[in-house]
Amino acid sequence: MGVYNIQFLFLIAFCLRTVVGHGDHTCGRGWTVFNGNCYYFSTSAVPLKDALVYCHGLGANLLELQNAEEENWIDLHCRIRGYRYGVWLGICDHQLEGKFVSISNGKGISYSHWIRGEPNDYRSNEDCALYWYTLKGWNDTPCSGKINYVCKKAK
Ligand code: 2F8
Ligand code: CA
Repeated sequence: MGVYNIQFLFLIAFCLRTVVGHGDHTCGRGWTVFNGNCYYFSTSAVPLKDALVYCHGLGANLLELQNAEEENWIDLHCRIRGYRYGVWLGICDHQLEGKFVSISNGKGISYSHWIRGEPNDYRSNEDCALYWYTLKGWNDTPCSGKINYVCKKAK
């Protein structure tokens, strides 16, 4: 087989990989890599509990945003994927109203980006939180709402 044929085969393989979305070898099929972590983007909007169960089943946690860079990258994906509201955040204030902690480890959070006036526990029924795509920040919201989600695991 000539050198041009081999180059052509590599080109076809590369195109197929791009179109099919093979993902990163370390993370597995369907995952996207960013800054050393693996992200799985949902194709449906579900209540928080369902998102937690799904991510756990993948051996991952529900997204807990760590910094502005990660938040901006997630915002880009919300746009590309057409997420209506945004994505769930893996934090809640079930235990103490107004004190949001990580769902995965129960600890306080070191990064937050609440929209002005949030969290407000609107109608005393908002113990969960989402990254609100239209307002580009965080809002507390009822856990029963149907929101897209992102699972995250270390690479
Ligand atoms: O005005 C802020 C307020 O907007 C909505 O309530 C009217 C949000 N509701 C939901 O997300 C379901 C509140 O969380 C938000 O504080
Ligand atoms: Ca709110």
